[in-house]
Amino acid sequence: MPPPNLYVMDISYFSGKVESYLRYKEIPYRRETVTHRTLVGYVGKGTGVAQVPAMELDDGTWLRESSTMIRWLEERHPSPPIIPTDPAEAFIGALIEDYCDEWLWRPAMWWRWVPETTRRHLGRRIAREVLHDLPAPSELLARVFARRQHVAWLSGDGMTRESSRAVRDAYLVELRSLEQVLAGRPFLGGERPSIVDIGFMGPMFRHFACDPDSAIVMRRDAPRVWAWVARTWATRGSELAADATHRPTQGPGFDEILDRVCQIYLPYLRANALALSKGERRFDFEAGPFRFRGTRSNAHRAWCRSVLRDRFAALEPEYQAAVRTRMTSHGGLGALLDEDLRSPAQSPPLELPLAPREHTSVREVVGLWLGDSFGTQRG
Ligand SMILES: N[C@@H](CCC(=O)N[C@@H](CS)C(=O)NCC(=O)O)C(=O)O
Repeated sequence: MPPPNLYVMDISYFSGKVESYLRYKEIPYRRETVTHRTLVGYVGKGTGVAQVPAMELDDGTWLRESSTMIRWLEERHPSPPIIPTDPAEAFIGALIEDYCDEWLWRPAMWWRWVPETTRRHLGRRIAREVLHDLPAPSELLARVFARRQHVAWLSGDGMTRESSRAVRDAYLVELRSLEQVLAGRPFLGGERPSIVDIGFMGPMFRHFACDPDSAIVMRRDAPRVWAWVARTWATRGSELAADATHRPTQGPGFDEILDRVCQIYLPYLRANALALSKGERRFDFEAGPFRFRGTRSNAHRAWCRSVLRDRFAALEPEYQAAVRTRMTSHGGLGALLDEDLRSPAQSPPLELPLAPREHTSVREVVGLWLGDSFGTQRG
């Protein structure tokens, strides 16, 4: 059977995450880099969302959305597992993965689109690698794209002049925690990568380790993280000793990460779901050093909260109790578990694989792409 096609962009957060997973698992794939035309006209038509990564299977069905895609692949390629066998650890891993996907996205956007050297470099790369089939000069495309990202994911995601520093520093704080964890183990998951490594590869690989300004900081302040990014990218599951195990997400470094998950990220997810359920397009949010004004309510992130709630509900009572006990000293799971807040406005449930969408019109896909451009529809 021919390997599946994986549609990616070389500069993409979530493409780097899924590729790290596939390489470690030694799951063959054919790497297809998208241009604007294939993103909207082919991937968008196939999946209903103009986003990468997306995987086209040989029967014409599709996988999308990195977390859901990884769970689907993990069921079919269980060895070596990246999900810890202890159900409480598996839940905490999913929680950290979600934090990496949705919360660290903000500082990743800051470090890509605020410092001038990186902004110009990435704008040019995107114009050259992805947007070159649009009929406009590449310098203009680079500038327009940089502006679009700023409006969609920084100012549109609540960042003001006053809170810009806190968003910038979220990267530095994360590096300190990861340096601590990596002082005692080769992978964040222990002696072998877990879903926590794969989750952190999203922001850390194609953004922080590769974007010029953030890479300088990583090399200078967090050499263990720098080495871990390369190690995780290079390691194949079959190379590790059979007795290399996962270790709990506990101890210095993880304690601070879980504090941020419970005290900042979960309250943000709650505020977002609440705003969406009340039909509010924007909301204000404050936690820790962050003061966000006019944050756009985000349908995908409300869906993320529901997925986490469902995962928790699916745990046996003894593992629910174990997770609650572990999280108490970090601030607890109250913001996740207190109220359901599910609403018709959030992204709909996602069942993989997706049947080919022969009837998706290009017009519909362009609409989705425009929605994504303004930060409302990211799925
Ligand atoms: N939740 C999705 C997010 C995918 C996503 O946001 N992909 C970005 C690249 S990292 C994208 O395709 N953006 C399209 C665009 O900017 O037009 C996942 O986990 O796969």
